Amino acid sequence: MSEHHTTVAEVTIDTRHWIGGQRVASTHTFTDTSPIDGATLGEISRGTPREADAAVAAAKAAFPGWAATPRAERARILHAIADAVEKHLEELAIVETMDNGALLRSHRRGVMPRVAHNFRFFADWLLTLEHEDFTTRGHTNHVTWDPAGPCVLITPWNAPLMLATWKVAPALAAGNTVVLKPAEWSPLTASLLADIAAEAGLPAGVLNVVQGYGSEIGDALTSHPDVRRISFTGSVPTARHIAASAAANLTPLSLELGGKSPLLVFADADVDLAVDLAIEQYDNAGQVCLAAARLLVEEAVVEEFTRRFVAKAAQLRQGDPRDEATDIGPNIHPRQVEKIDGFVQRALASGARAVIGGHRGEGQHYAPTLLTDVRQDAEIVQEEVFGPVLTLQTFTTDDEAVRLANDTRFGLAATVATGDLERAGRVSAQLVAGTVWVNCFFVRDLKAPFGGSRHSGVGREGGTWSFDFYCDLKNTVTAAKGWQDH
Ligand code: TXE
Repeated sequence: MSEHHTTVAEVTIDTRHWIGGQRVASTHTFTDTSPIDGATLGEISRGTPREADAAVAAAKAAFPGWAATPRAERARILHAIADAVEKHLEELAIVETMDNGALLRSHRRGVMPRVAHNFRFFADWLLTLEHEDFTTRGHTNHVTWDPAGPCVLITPWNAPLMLATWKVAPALAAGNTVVLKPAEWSPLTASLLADIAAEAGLPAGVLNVVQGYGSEIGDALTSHPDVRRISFTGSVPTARHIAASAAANLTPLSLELGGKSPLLVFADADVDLAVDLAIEQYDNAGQVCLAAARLLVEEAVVEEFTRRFVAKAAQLRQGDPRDEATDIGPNIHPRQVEKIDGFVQRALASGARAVIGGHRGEGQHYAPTLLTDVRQDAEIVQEEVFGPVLTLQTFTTDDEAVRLANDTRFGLAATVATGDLERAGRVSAQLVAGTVWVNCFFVRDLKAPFGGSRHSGVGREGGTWSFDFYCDLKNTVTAAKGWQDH
């Protein structure tokens, strides 16, 4: 570690902000630790409103040039960023694992290739956006997707580079400039992204990265009058705060928040598939916004489902996320483990029964947990735990399943396991959710709209919907001769 650099798994990382194509240090730093063993990974620049203002100013200064860059050239640079992500894939994968504790094998084979895909997808989609033209009583209407301006993108720690780039890529493709603020528990890959983008030829100031605590740097970004869009993924309380702060300038917001999604298992489902879908919810140690943390199982199959679920869960290996054989890594931070255990212990104290787990594991691990005998209005059923903790409830009719599924303040996703596709269609139509999966989970095409209803979010991103958000649509109407006659 030198004053402004750290080395993690042999990768040297600059720990300062990236503003206007320059590395900029703050006076103070914060310590970034690894969830694997609590070791210090680096001292990271701890941003203040001064650096937030400087980053927005840099984004504002770079905006006219980037907005005027022909689409084909913007797309070429985004593909070059994707190439550079692929070139540095191994470094990104290991640094992310060290920083947030998610499995190295997932980062290598799933997540980082998708990071590259985020850039490729939005580069290609940009080139398909049509400028619509039509005629009204002889006048031409010319509808264009104009870049909006500097965008502030605030991202969480559960999938740091993945979630950052599914905002950065469409924002840049649309011709906007960006200030990215990654989460303070996982700041490292955002810093690497700045280097990668520069290496790929992205002009200075088009992408800026500021580090620090949301409570210290957030308001300066979200209440800034020069910011034209804010996209945030994170918790509901922070979203409320950001919405209030953005209200000063009526800055448009996209909010992707948490969930308490259900998995509905009907008696006619393939039980092995249903069990696999349920076990999948422990992925990333349960720190997934889409996780179906509520298992709703039809009474007639609950015994068989539970037996097979317990057998399968017993095979899960908790351990070092760098190890290929590990299925569940540590949770992100001691405070998150504390929070998870608080939810579980309160549930147990109020009558829930742990079918499996119900306690901490070693270090920052939490034992995969399934709680039953829970009431629908219990905290453990209603609130997002963001850990490897599932609840099990039963139902006897389709109506009851739908009622339980919809009875939280969230509406991010839902999964339905059934052998009857007619039932799947009927039930899906009644579910309040941005995404419904039938006999599958986590399949996501970037073309599709993504987001949540109710407290799970505001707005949709993905495909055209991303450009709807990141662009100012403009209609230019050109008068025909003699327009007064019409
Ligand atoms: O989130 P925060 P936390 C849920 C999950 C988790 C809980 C708390 O239940 O247990 O939220 O996590 C930045 N202005 N999810 O406290 O605070 C912050 O720096 C501007 C669900 O880590 O929402 C970070 O970059 N920004 C979820 C980002 O917001 C502010 C993912 C997210 O942090 C800010 C994460 C402020 N005033 C947590 N305060 C999902 N939907 O996937 C904080 N931030």
